[in-house]
Amino acid sequence: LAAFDWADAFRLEDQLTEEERMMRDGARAFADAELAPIVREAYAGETSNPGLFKKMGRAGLLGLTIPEEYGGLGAGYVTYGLVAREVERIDSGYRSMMSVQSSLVMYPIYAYGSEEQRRKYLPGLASGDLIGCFGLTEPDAGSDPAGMKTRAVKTDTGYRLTGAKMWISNAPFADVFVVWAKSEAHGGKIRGFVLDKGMAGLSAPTIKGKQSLRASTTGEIVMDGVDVGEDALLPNVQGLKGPFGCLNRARYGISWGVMGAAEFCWHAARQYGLDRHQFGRPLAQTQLFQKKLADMQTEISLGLQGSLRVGRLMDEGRAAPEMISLIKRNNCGKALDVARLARDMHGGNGISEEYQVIRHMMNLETVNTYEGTHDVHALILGRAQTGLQAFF
Ligand code: TGC
Ligand code: FAD
Repeated sequence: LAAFDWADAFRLEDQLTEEERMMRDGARAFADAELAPIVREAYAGETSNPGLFKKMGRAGLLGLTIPEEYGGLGAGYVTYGLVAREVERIDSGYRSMMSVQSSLVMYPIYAYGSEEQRRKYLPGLASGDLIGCFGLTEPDAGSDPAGMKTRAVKTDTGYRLTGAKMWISNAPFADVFVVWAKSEAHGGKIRGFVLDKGMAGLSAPTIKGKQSLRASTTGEIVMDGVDVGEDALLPNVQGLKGPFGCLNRARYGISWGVMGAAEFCWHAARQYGLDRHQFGRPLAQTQLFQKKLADMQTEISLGLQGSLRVGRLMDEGRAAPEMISLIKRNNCGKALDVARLARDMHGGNGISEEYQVIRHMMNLETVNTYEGTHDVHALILGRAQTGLQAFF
C-alpha cells in the first residue's frame, strides 16, 4: 500500500516537473528570507515597502510568463501558480503586489502593446525598477466595469483622459498606470492606456484605514484631464475583453495563492492542537478538532488539484474563463472558511497577531471580493450552464 502524506494528500509533488519544483523552492526560500521577517510589522503599520519590487525582480518573480527577450522567464502558468502559493503563504498583500505587476500590468503591455511599448516598459517592470498598477474599478463601477465613467477624448496629439479609479493596488507608488477608459474616437469602446507617473493632472492618493490587506498599498487614480500621446494607447485590443484577458491570468494565480494562505492556517491549527492541552489531552485528540482538520485538508487538496488542472490547460491553450471563475470562487471561499476555522481553533490566541491566522483571515476577505466577488463568479457559472444572464 502507498504511504499517505497528510500534507500532500494527492501527491501534488509527483505531478510537477523538476523545473517547476525548482522555481517553487526558490520562491519559498525568497518568501521565508525576505517576506516572513517583515510581514507582521508591515501589516500592523499599514505600510508596504516599494523596495520589495526590486527584490522580487532579482529573485525572478515578476513577469514569470513573459518571454525572456522582454525580461521575463518564459515560464508556464503552473510555475506562476506555484510561486503565488508560496508568496501568499506569507501574506495575500505580497502576492497582490506581485500578481498586479505580472498579470495586470506586464501581461497587457505584452499582449496588447506595440513593440515600442514592450521595449519601453517590460524590462523595467521585470526587474522591479518600475512599479505598475491596473485601474479598472471606479467608485461607481466595481462588479460592473462596463459602467465606467472614465473617458478618453481625442486631441490633436493624442487623448485627454478624465475620470477616477478606486481601490487600485500599488497605485500610490506606481510609475506605470495601465488604465481603462471609454474612448469616443473608438465608438465609446473601452480602450487601454499606459500612463507615466508625473503626468500633469495624474495623482494617486493612498486609501488608508484598510482592515484587510494592510501590507499592500491601495489607492485611487485621479485623472484630471491627463494629456497623453497616441503612443499611450494599447493598440491591439478593444472592449472589455482587454481587461478581462488580464483578469483571467490574475484570477488563476489567486486560486493558487489563497491555497497557500489556507495551508499556513491549516498547518498552524494542527500544530496548535498538538501542542495545547485541555481536559488532560491535546486538543488535536478531540473528535471535533480532527473533523475540522480533515475538512481543511480535504478542501485544500481538492483546491490545489483543481488549480493544477486549469494551469496545465492554460499552458496548453485550452483553459476557458469559466474554469478560472470556478477555481477562483471556490478556492477563495474555501480558504476563507479554513482561515476562520483556524482562528477559532486557536481560541483566544487566535485573535493575536502573533499567531498570524487572523491576519490571513482578514486578508482573505479582500481576496474573496476583488477580481470578481464570490457571487459574481457564481453568476458567470450560472450563465454558462443555463444560458441565462442574471446580472441585471
Ligand atoms: P460580458 O457581456 O460578459 O462580456 C463583455 C465582453 O468581454 C468578453 N469577456 C471576456 N473575455 C475574456 N475573458 C473573460 N473572462 C471574459 N469575460 C467576458 C466577452 O466575450 C465580451 O466580448 P465582446 O467582444 O463580445 O464584447 O460583460 P458584462 O458587462 O456582462 O460583465 C459581466 C461580469 C460580471 C462577468 C464582469 O463584468 C465581471 O467579471 N465583473 C467583475 C469585475 C472584476 O473582476 N473586477 C476586477 C478589477 S481588477 C482587481 O480587482 C485587481 S485586484 C488585484 C490584486 O491586488 O491582486
Ligand atoms: P460591488 O460591485 O458594489 O458589490 C457589492 C456587493 O454586491 C458584492 O457582494 C457583490 O457580490 C454584490 N453584487 C454586485 N453585483 C451583483 C449582482 N448582479 N447580483 C448579485 N449580487 C451582486 N480594482 C482594480 O481595478 N485594480 C486593483 O488593483 C484593485 N485592487 C483592489 C485592492 C483591494 C484591497 C480591494 C478591496 C479592491 C481592489 N479592486 C481593484 C477592486 C475590486 O475588484 C472590487 O472591489 C470588486 O470588483 C467589487 O466591486 P465593488 O467593491 O464596487 O463592489
